[in-house]
Amino acid sequence: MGKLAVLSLSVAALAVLIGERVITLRHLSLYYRELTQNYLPNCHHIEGIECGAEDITILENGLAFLSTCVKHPDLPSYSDDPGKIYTLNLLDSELKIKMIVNEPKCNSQVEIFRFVEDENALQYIKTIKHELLHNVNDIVAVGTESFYATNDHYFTNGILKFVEPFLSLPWCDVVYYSPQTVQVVAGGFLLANGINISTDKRHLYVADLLKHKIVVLKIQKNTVLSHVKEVDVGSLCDNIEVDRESGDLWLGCHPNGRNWLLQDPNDPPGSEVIRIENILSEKPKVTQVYADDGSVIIASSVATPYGGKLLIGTVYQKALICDLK
Ligand SMILES: [Ca+2]
Ligand SMILES: [Ca+2]
Repeated sequence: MGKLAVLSLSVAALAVLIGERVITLRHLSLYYRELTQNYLPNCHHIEGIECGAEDITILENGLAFLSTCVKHPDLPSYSDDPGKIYTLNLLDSELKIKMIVNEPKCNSQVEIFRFVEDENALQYIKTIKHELLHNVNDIVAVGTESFYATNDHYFTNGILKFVEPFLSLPWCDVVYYSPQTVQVVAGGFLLANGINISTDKRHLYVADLLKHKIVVLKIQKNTVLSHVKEVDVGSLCDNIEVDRESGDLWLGCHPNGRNWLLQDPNDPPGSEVIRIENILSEKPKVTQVYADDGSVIIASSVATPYGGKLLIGTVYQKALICDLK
């Protein structure tokens, strides 16, 4: 075959590959999804949160912890403030945030703090780094120094990090860490994002963002997990919070990847909250609780209920509190 023919065939093959990838990626990113607004009553922004509350968790006594101002080169920045952790007492009608930690480090490492409740302060204990914790997105603690973590990429190199989702390589994993054992305990995720644990501590839930699914894993021993099922959520879900009374899952999701990729201020990423009831039953109930096109709140990443209210946090913008119907 002449050189020109080889070259033409190569170019044609590359064009087919790129075309196929573009179609697949549009499907994975929910590129064409249109969102219908679905609001909750009495929503208002939480005063003082201007650069996101990417993750939120609430203690049994109504004290919410908000991790704010995530810094990432690919994200728009609404503030030059460093990352901070705040508390918010949901039982106090004033709903005033209080800062407890300034500038947690943002490399792929896990920092352990002790919460000193009387002083509303976090006391730094230690930093954990490990080669298996290379792209940590989220963790769920199972002991004072042990946790499960998701890695949202396999590669750490910038170009390869882009190639990985482009080729839909399902190489993301879940790592178990304890001072004695560090091990990959589950794999095969396209983009492992939020992770949490069931109220009886027997199951792990992992959000595979690009598969639009919540993966349920059974904990046999700390380092042995078995795959139970996958539940379709139809959205790009980020953090998972578990209602400690009902065991329901609450998901902060990105409804449409196109808006996320384009970051057009006139057509910003929207927000969506999804609830899963009876996830372990044969017919889990998946309900959209809240949806907004970005005019109220941009890029929701977490939602967590408490006492008839719902707190919604975002990657880099504001946080919202609403009444649940
Ligand atoms: Ca996340
Ligand atoms: Ca989380």
